[in-house]
Order: sequence, then C-alpha cells, then structure tokens
Amino acid sequence: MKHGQTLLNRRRVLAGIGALGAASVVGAATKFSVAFARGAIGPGENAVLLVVDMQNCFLPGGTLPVKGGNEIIPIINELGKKFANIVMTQDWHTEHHTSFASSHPGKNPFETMELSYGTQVLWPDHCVQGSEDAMLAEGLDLPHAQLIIRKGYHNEVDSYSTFVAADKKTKTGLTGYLLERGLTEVYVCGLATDFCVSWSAVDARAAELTVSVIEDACRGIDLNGSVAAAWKSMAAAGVKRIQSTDIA
Ligand code: VGL
Ligand code: ZN
Repeated sequence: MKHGQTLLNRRRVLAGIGALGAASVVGAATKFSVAFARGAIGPGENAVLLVVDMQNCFLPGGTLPVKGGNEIIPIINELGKKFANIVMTQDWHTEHHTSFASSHPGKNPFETMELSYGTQVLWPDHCVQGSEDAMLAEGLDLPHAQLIIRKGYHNEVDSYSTFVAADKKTKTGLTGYLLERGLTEVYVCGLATDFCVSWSAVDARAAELTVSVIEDACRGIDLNGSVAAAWKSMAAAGVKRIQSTDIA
C-alpha cells in the first residue's frame, strides 16, 4: 500500500507537469471560450479508456434498453483507436439478483426499495451471467482492450460502480489494477450516464485518479431527472465533462 501510494504520488507530480503543458494549449484557445480546443487532449501512456457496460441488455432490444445506446458504438470505436489502454466492464448479475424487481414479490421495475445498504432502484431482470443479453455489443471493435471487469455478481448487493459495490465495502479490484499499471488518467464512456458511468467516475475520483467523462460517448436512462443529478454529483467530485472531439 505504502509503495503504491509513493508510486501514485510520483505519477501525480508527473501528471502535474503534463497539465502545465496542456494549460498553455488551453490558453491559446481561449478566444473560443471553451475548456479544451478541439483535439487538445492527447491521451498519454498513463491514460485509460473505461468502456462501461456496452452490453446487449442496455441496447435497443435488450432487457433494460437505454435510449440511443447503439448510437455511441461507432463513437466509442473511434475513441478506442486513440487509447493504448482500454478496460471494459460488464454488468454481471446472478439469476435472482437483489436489484431485480422480480426478486421482491409485489414490486415492479423502476420502483425503489430500502435494502441493507440503502435505497435500491429495482430493475427489470437484466445482464444475467452468461446470457446473450449480457454479452458485449456485437458492433464494438476494441480488439486491444486489456481487461474486462465484471461487477454486480454478488447476489445481495448491486454495483453500479466499477470500483466498489453499493455497500461501499465490496471492491472489484479495479483500483489496484489501475494503480499497479500506472493508469492514473481515466476517460469514461458507455452506459448509462446516470448510473454505472457516473458512479464509476465519482469512485475513480475517490481513488484520487484524474477523471473525464466523454459526454457524447454516453447515454442515460434518466429516471426523474437522474441525468442532471448525475452531472451535478460528478462536477462536485471533480470529474471533467468533455466531448469525444476534445480527444486527439
Ligand atoms: C446499470 C442499472 C442497472 C448501468 C446497470 O449500467 O448503468 N443501470 N444496472
Ligand atoms: Zn445491473
């Protein structure tokens, strides 16, 4: 842990030097009054593209479809070419997972319920381990992705986050993987903006990583304003909101 921490601190100093370089680029572009010039971000060797839950279940025709989810596949494929490091995630539930409305008699999808770890939105059955529904989207073309990390496989606790489950205790191991590989700059895309993307982004900040969410490479579910709420909590956590065109 101590060694990992030292490593992280050293990398943060290096990242800081990188940021100074980037600041002058941004300075030159201020007449456009945007945070980044088009293509101003060139992902370095410590950058990783985190592709969240691009699975059949969240695409049109799936069990929990996110509107426009299929539209981001080509955007993510293009982004993928700009990153040396890619990690993908899969929502990977047991057959009678506690996040499923069907596991709670009398409950309907999209209602909420108090569970031991807090309020849980109840979902239609989705992304069951090994099912066709849980497979990665056919059109994804990211052959150089290095890790697929699964989450939500403990029957009694959900995990929107790719880092830690909803009980805030059960870890996926992703923090350790990223730190060990020196991947301290995380760029998040995928589904859904207001659940797995935002929870992952906020937890990546909690792990003291630099985090950007690529807005046009995400789509949201949007339950009662949850997309707006997600952007608010991401901003509060220091997550940067960028567009795919910001990346060179
Ligand atoms: C997700 C709801 C339930 C997501 C996963 O990937 O955003 N949302 N399970
Ligand atoms: Zn799920």
